[in-house]
Amino acid sequence: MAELEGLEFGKSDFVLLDEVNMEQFMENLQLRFEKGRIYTFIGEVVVSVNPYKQMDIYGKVAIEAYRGRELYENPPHLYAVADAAYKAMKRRAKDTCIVISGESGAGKTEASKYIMQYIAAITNPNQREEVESVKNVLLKSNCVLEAFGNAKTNRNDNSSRFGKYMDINFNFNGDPTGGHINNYLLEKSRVVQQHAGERNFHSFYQLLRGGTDDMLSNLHLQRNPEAYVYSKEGASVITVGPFPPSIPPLKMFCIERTLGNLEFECDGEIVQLPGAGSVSHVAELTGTEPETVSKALLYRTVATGGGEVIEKGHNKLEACFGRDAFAKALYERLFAWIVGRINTVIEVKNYNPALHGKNTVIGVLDIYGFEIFDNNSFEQFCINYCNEKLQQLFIELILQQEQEEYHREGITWQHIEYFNNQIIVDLVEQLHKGIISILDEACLTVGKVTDTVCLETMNTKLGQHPHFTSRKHCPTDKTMDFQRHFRIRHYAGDVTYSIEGFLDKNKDPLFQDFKRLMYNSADPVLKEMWPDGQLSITEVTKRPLTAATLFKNSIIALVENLACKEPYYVRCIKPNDVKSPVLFDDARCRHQVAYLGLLENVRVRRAGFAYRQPYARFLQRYKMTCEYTWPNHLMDTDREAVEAIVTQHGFEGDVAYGHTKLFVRTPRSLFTLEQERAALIPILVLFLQKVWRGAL
Ligand code: AD9
Ligand code: MG
Repeated sequence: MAELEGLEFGKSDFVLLDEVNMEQFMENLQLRFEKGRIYTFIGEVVVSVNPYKQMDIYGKVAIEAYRGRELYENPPHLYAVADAAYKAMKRRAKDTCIVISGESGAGKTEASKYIMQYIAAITNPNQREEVESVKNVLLKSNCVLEAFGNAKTNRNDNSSRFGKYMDINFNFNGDPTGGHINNYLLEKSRVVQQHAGERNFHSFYQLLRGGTDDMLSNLHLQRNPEAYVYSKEGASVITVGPFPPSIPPLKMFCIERTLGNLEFECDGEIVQLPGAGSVSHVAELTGTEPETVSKALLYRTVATGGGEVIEKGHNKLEACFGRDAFAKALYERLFAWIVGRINTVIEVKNYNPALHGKNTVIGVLDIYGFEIFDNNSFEQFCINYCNEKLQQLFIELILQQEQEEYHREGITWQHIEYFNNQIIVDLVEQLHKGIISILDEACLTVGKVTDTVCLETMNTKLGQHPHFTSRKHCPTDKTMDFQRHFRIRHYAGDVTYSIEGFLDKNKDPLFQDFKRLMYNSADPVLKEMWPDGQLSITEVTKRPLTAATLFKNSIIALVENLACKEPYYVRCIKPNDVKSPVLFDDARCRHQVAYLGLLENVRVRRAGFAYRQPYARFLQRYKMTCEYTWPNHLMDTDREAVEAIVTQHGFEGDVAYGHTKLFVRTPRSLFTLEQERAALIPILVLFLQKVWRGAL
């Protein structure tokens, strides 16, 4: 437990509070924030409050102070957690992960960057070139991904609109040998539409502002973002950095800009494109012919029930829908392609486990935070579901498993109550009954099921659910229009979703004609992005997985992946809604502390034990520090031998003996043993060398 700072800065570990209650917790959190101490421990968990100003705590000196040290030797910091995850990975060959959570704007992305920088700074002391290049790509990829995947929202000027999980691979030396990035559901609807006060993805403004005149004219772009329907909103509200250099498929990314400005005209039922100019620009940029572009925009190929293939002209609404779907898909595939390219560069190459030992991994998760807007749609539904899943993982790993283990091991334990959000996770994802299943059913039903009809089904099927608000719960609630809204009581607050557009976004249809258009492009990179364009209309699957189901599957896989690693947590708190470095909004912070389960975390931690190890493993590691156990013990059981070590070092009061494991309350005891072991190793090595040489 960290006690290194003076008391004027408050308690640096919430475990040290005199009493664990909300008042004391908040008092300590606020005091620390006001004194510029933005990090506080709960055992190994770091609670971070967004300072909304540059802090002088991330430089070389700080890195050196945390490097290789134990958690409690320094004041709380992200670096302490990064180092703990790194040490566990290196010392015990454990795969670890750092999960950063908190609502939108709480500081997750910034935290993930500092963690990456720390890991990069402490590895590869010999400056080996191949390791340096991996580190370089890992660090620099951030800038590219943020350009294409972040945008200004009403919650955060640099909001992540995609989820990112990055694995860093290490060799036996503890140096990075490569990595892999998984991206989750990019909010592609932003490409064609933004809420008032929000913006399109940064990349577009960066290109328009930072591109040379020649570059822009080659791409048929104007410098003014307001010239584009897709990005009219608040273009100059925040300053943007330069466009990341050397992005080869600039062209592709410009296409959807041009597409956005394509207007359709109606002559009776027939839809036409008024000007040929934009179409020919799209054709030129995509390596296709203007006629085929026009055709894909105005017609679609359909297979009739009898197997006949016909062409059907769009009405204006369908044409606009098709155009927007095409623009969104272009951007989404470009983003996936960029991630794929980064992955190719950093994938682990020439790794031979026999030669190089076990390849271990540290995963860093930085995903979009919980969001509540005035108008919440399908995207917020997915983002908030994802946050429910991560909260569930936290509960399982930190609150539930911990308590279950004490029970299993026969350790005396007072059970601590906490809110388990599994019930909300089920509401969303349960097969046949959950919201995603209801949405999918509506999407797959032949004939026109409207958003409103789907909402009715939800109200009927979920009306009794305690976390789903329907007319039954609050018939007089004026804030809800039961024809258009549904509300979920999320762990982090109530969110009212507007059902409008849910089915289309879930179905996420893109006419095959566009895919074929791109597959037939003369540009090899574009062609590579659209392999599904080779299918003819009769071969296309009629029931593709929906967007929500694909997202659900990817998040379930992510959680499984995290669950098999040793987790480290950073819990981020947003101090206020106005991005102020001095305002600590007590009510907002209190709410976050409550829903993040931080008090429960302190209670479990305080009553619990920091470390535990099976007797045999403990013995193996520390037997050299005790005369009764070295080189082998003569006692009946390993447990008795462990007792001998514990007694010899005088920390009987700090441990409990479980059925199979030793539990140690404070890390300090283990630290003493570690130090003694480290001091003994050189002596032992010397001794063994003499034995081998026959000197003894
Ligand atoms: V979202 O869910 O992606 O919308 P994040 O990622 O939690 O959100 P982010 O890290 O982007 O939030 O932080 C928001 C802003 O707060 C940043 O752009 C910074 O201006 C500010 N911030 C956050 N953390 C720090 C910090 N450690 N030091 C200085 C910070 N400023
Ligand atoms: Mg972010």
